Order: sequence, then C-alpha cells, then structure tokens
Amino acid sequence: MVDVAAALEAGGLTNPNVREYVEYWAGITGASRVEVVGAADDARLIAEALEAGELDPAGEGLYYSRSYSKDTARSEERTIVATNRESDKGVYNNWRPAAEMKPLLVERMTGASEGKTMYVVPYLMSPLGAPLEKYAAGIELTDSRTVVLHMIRMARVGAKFINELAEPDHFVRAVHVTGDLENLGQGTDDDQRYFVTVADERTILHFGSSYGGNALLGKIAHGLRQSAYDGWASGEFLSEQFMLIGITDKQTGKRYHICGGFPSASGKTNLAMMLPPDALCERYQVDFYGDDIAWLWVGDDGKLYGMNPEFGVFGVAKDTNEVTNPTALASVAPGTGSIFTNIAYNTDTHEVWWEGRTPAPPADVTGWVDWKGTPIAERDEAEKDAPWAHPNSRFTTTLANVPNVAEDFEDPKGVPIDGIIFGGRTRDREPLIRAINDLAEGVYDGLTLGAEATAAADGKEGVLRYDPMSMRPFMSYGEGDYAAHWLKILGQVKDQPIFAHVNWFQRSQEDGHFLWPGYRENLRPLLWLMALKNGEVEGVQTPSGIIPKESELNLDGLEIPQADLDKVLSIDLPRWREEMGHREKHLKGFEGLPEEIWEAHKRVAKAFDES
Ligand code: GTP
Ligand code: SPV
Ligand code: MN
Repeated sequence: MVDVAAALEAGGLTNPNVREYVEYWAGITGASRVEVVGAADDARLIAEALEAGELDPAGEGLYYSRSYSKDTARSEERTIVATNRESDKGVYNNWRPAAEMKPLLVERMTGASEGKTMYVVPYLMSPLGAPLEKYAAGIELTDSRTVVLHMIRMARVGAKFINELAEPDHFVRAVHVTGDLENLGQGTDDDQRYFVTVADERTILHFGSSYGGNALLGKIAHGLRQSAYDGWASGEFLSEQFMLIGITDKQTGKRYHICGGFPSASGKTNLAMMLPPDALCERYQVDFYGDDIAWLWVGDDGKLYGMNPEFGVFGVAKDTNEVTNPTALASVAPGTGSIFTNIAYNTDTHEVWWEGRTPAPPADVTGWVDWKGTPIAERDEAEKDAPWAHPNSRFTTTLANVPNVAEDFEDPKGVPIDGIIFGGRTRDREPLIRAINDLAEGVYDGLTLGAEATAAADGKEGVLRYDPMSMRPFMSYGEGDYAAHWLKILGQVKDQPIFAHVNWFQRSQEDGHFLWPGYRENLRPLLWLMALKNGEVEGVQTPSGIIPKESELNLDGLEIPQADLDKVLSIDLPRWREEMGHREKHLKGFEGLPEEIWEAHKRVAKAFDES
C-alpha cells in the first residue's frame, strides 16, 4: 500500500479532508505511486512525457499527442448522471441511481491503475475570489500524465487552491482511471466505459478514456454537469456551455458583454477569438473572456454577471487558418506550451497539419503520419482519402496565450451581461439573427435549439436533433426544472439582457455552400443586436423574433451575393410552421415544464398561424 500521507505532505497538500479520499481510491485502483502535482511541475512533467513517448515535440515549446484510435471524442451513451433521487431524471441526463452506479465503477477501477502513478491534481474552476468560488474547488485523481498536462493548461492547478478553502471539505472528488483502452469494447454492446457524475455527492467517476471531454474532469464533468446541478440545488447560479465576449465600440466608448451557447464544434471558440472584419477593426474590438463554459449569477446591483471558470482553451483544430481564425493560430504559436491532439504530424520536421490548415495537404508526404500514426505514404486503398487529422482533433493552450484575451479576464467580479445568444449548425430555416425581447420567449428559444450534431461526440456527426441551450450532453437534472431555474435566476435581473438566435451555417439548397461567410463577419449581426437593445435600430418583427433590415446591418467591406444575403435575412414561413409541430412534441417530453414556456410556445405558434 502506498504511503498516501507522506505523498500528500511531500506535495504540500495540507487540507486534512484530502487524505481519506486519496487513500480510498489509491486502495481501489491499486496505483503504485501517489504524487501531488501543480502548475509548477509542468516543465518536469513535459520532460517526462517526452521521454516516455507520450508526447512528441512539435516545434519550440509545442507538443503533439495522440489518443487511442477508438477514444477521440466524448461518448454520450456512456455518460451518466447518478443521484440518490429519481426526481433528478431528465430526458438527456441518462439518470441512474447512485447506489447502482458506484459499485459498478468501483468494480471497473479495482486494480486498474496497478504499476501506474496516481496523480493528485488540486484545481479551481474559477478565478480566485470569485463569488461562486465555493463551487469551484476540486481534486482530480488521474493515472494519466497527459491528462495532468492538459489540466494544468485548462484549470488553475496547485495545492494552495485546496489548502485555503473557506469550507475545507467542500471540494469535488473526481476520479479518472484510463483503463486498458485496447480492450474496452468502445462502441460495442460490451462497452466497458462509464463516465459518471454522482451529482448530489459531488463525486465524479470516469473510467475508460484519456480523451479530453471524458478525462479532464475539471472541465466538462465538474465545470458543466456538476456545477449546473450545484447551481440549481443552491438556487444561486447557472452553468452553461457558453462562450463569453466583450465588444468595445472605440468611437463611442461603449462596452458590451455577450454570452451564448452553440452545441459542441459549432463556433463558440471561433466567435470568442474573433478579430473584427478589416473594415471594422479600427472602430471595434472583441475581447475574449471564455469559449466553452460560463457561470452566470445575479449581482447585488441586480445585473446578470458572467465568468469563465476555465484557465485555457481546448479548441477544434479543423478549418483553423490565417483567414478563419488568426487569433487561434497565434494562441498555439511556438513558445506557448500548447498541446495538439490527433492531428497529422511530421516525424522528421515536427510540423503539424490538419484539414483546412492550408487548402491542400503538404505535397511532399515525407515524414508525415496521420492522426493514427500511419505514414501517409503507406496508407492503403481504404485509407487513402481519409482525413489526415481526426475531425475532432484539438489544440490546448492557456487563456493568457490568446491575443485578444480581455485585460480583466481574471477579475473575480465577472462581467455584466447585455445579450444571450443561441445558435448551431442549422442548414435551413434559421436566419442570420433574430432577436427576442421577452424572457420566457428567450428561454423557450434556447430550449428549442435544433442543430446538426458534430464530431465532438462519438458517431453523431450530421444528425439533426434538439440540443436545449447547447446543454444536451451536459444536462444534469430534469429539463422542466432546468427551464424553471432559468426563469427564476433571470427573473431576478433588473436590466434584462436581450436574447437572440443566430445561425452562421445556413446552406444553399442548390450547391450546399454556406450562405453567410461567417467567422470574422459574425460581428456584424452582434453589433446590430446591441443597436437594437439601445433602440438605435428597429428591425422587422416576425413571429419568431425581430430580424434586421438590410440597411441596419453594417455591411462595410463585406462581399456577399445579394441572393444569399436576402435569404439569411428572411423567415421561411412554411418551414417554420412545420417546425412548430416538432417543437411541441419535443417540449412535451419535458416533465414539469413551466407554464410560462408553454405560453411562449403558443404565442409564437399563433403568430405563425396568423402570418
Ligand atoms: P466545442 O469546443 O466542441 O464546444 O466547439 P465550439 O463551439 O467552440 O466550436 P469551434 O469554434 O471550435 O468551431 C468548430 C468548427 O466550426 C471549426 O471547424 C470551425 O472552423 C467551424 N466554424 C466556426 N465558426 C464558423 C463560421 O462562422 N462559419 C463556418 N462555416 N464554420 C465555422
Ligand atoms: C465539447 O465537446 O463541447 C468540448 C470539448 O468543448 S470536450 O472537452 O470534449 O467536451
Ligand atoms: Mn464545448
């Protein structure tokens, strides 16, 4: 048996509540060593990982990693929220009784870390001193060094975050055991993986993966699922899969903050890193606060506040290039300590590449291997046309590396929210932007977000489905309660943020091209939204919200075919009427949905009937 007390002491982890927890799981997993780690250990752990072949060099201060080929995305089927109350069961949270799941996880984890080190990773999902700090502390136990290196980039990591807790026992207990990845039956009827959040015990037990969304437990499992549950149980806050940005109009000195949810791999990181279009650069500035998670609460002044609990970015690589997202490229430039996962790699030159990095892959394939490690020159007939990088390949970097990160991104008081937007990959029906002034209609709009699923979840790409508030994979309690909690929190706000639904992904029915150029141009509809909130423009009222008149959108320097612009600035009435029937069915699945949401639905449906 490992001497846990000695390991905790050596690592400076003095909180007396930690020992029993670590001893229990060290005993179960059979780990051969226990080691407390923090951000200060990064350089040593990187050196060890390079030495062990877990990482490869990818340029100065850049690293390349590869996860097992059947372990490249979150698994929604194997992700479960367990509690001790059946009333926590929702449509999407895969609820199971805690008493059933805990023994299953103990069984799988028993002896599964033999021969390995159990790293003790104390973390905080919040800037120090934030109003919601008490929900942000956790300790991840993991048997993967690569997971530690990712955690150091994605969260604030160090013993001090746990030693100095106001309530010393109030931290999330998060256990990650990788398992024998080659023998877990991923995706088969005999799938051994389990990713369980025991939400009412603030315990997270994940077995069978080393991919980010399944293994970085501070991020998705704690930062979204657990905290959404905590926010509801305490009645204090919302935790959402939201990006968060600031927009400054340098001419008037006005500053706005907008947050919003798009499903996984649907544009949050790109929006948060946005460089304004060239013609608008002189006047406007976009500041990055967060790209994947926001916690929202009502301040003493009655305003809605938001903050990003994370410390880094775990971004989609595909299609990131100098035109679409120069900010992202700068964030992963030499010297940033960034880690790339599952992209293509050149074993001679240590260069990296992914689809969309350049229009065509490198012409000289010497030294290049694909994301599975197969030399490109040796790929067989079946693999020949397959992508070089996995579609869900990612880069990991810290917020401080992001060129447009807001000056006050670590300010614990958060930022006041002026707008809340929802969006997704919707190939028809959804216009560029439609604004919603009514709280219940805004919440209703989030609940009925429908979009194409992406490669961020195993085996789901392209499937059209509802994804309420972009939280479908992260929902931790019933949707009816979730809607009521939104209405309750937002109902306390004095100066209501404006809501909007946006869509950068409408396609031509003839040739499938994107009708809106997207990326940097997405600032334009957001500027219109703030102008609408200020009463500077009026837009056109439609049954599903207010859409911009063409003359109200700042189109300086934008080249877009008139027919495409007309299409994204219009409402397709027959398609919408059809959609209203689908929505009714979708909402009927939610137990205890508040009457205000049904009334909002009926108002919108009636307006379509009468239009
Ligand atoms: P998660 O990290 O999975 O939650 O994803 P995300 O919502 O942050 O998505 P991200 O910004 O990483 O974008 C995902 C993919 O969509 C990338 O391949 C982007 O290049 C692409 N994308 C982002 N914004 C746009 C846009 O405005 N138009 C088009 N056509 N593609 C976009
Ligand atoms: C997502 O899938 O929405 C992500 C990345 O942000 S993951 O960490 O895999 O969840
Ligand atoms: Mn995400």
